[in-house]
Amino acid sequence: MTTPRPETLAKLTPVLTKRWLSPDAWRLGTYEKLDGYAALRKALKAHPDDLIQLIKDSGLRGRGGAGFPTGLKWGFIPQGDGKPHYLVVNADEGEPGTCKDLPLMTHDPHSLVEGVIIASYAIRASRAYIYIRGEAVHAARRLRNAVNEAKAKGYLGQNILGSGFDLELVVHSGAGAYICGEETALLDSLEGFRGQPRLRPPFPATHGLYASPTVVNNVGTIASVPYIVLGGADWWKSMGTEKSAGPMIYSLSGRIANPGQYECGLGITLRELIELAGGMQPGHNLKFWTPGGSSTPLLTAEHLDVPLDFEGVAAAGSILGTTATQIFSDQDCPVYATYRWLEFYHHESCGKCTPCREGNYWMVRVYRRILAGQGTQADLDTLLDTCDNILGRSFCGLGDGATSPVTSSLKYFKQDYLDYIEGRTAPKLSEKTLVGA
Ligand code: L3W
Ligand code: SF4
Repeated sequence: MTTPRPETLAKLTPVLTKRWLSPDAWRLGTYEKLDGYAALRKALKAHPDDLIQLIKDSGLRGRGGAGFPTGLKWGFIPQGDGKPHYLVVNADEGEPGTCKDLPLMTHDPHSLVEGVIIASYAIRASRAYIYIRGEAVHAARRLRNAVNEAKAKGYLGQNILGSGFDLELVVHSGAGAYICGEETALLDSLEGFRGQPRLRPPFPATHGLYASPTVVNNVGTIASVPYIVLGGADWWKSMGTEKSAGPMIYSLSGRIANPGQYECGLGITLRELIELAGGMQPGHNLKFWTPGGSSTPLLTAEHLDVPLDFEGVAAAGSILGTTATQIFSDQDCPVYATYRWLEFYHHESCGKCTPCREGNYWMVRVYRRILAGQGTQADLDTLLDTCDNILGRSFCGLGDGATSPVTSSLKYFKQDYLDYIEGRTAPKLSEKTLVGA
């Protein structure tokens, strides 16, 4: 394990993660001692429109993968329309490799609760939901406890802190379907239907939960709000880059010495993140990695100095996504890794549209053939052709995302595929896998 240099260590900017290591950080008493609910007191004295303007000025962009400007989204909510407004927090973190929202909700649930109250006040919502992934039982317990503590202290419920603002907050556990992290499938699920994406437009901002104006934001987005209210837009913009402002929680996994969450200004590079994480595991050299989960095209050792912000990663031909950097070495096989991701997409495809439902099914069969030593060169064309028919033709982002590891691994590691096809690499799967595939 290597020790990071002081100049690299200085790139750590603990903002959302700053309380995580405090004893009992998840309890209200600890949270209050560490500035907790000070932002709420300040926000309730401001006009809701001024809060929306503050978030616009801060340049905060969605932390769930798309990077959509948060203040702009809040500003889409029609005012004076007589309809109820809703805030829904997307806590259905399920993108392979992504692990930033669950630790946040486990270690510091009140920061999310406080962000929900401030955001709801800004968009004039009197009911909010946190839709949390079903498997995250421990995080859901912590959140429910935080909601109860906040209610008992007058931060939630009727006439919050004497401001006249009312808010009810419900923590809703999903049933473990990846597709329910897609915002419209999430809303269907919350309404009690089977979670499948809806056609957009109309967007949730005008036709969301129960067909009413709804803001759907990621956990990290909403948990950022109290810090911006307290620190101001300029302070927030002093971290990150001009177009990708603020700190970001990068979750590092794979062949590195110290996997975990590292919060740094947007624009840090993978080279620096690996240094912060103590270097690669002994005997491993970087071969490929995902900048933001498996739905984002793979990058390679050539991309160690790409700035990990929305623009930098896009310029390198990938997507920043959820900043889940999964790190693979020369001892890992990109063909096998892609196959495992595809099995995931195949399993999680909701089946609503043909390109994704059928395309992923067929691609899994082709990968099994290749990995069982029975592939042909024509299979590689079949894979690319199938991706062509999924990308841009699927009903939601799951289909598009599934093509990312396929096309990028073929772009950078075609030789690894040919090594299976031409018999230089021993089969990884037995022929039995092909039966009924
Ligand atoms: C009103 C308009 N609202 C866009 C809103 C829209 C949404 C947000 C971003 O997918 C990506 C996906 C995954 N009027 C609007 C408007 N909006 N135009 O802005 O929309 P969009 O379509 O750009 O993205 P999305 O549907 O939010 C998110 C990628 O992130 N991803 C994430 C995977 C998984 C997780 C997880 O496990 N939690 O996030 C990884 O790369 O593939 O491309 O709110 O309504 N004119
Ligand atoms: Fe369902 Fe896949 Fe189509 Fe999305 S792309 S609607 S997950 S079948």
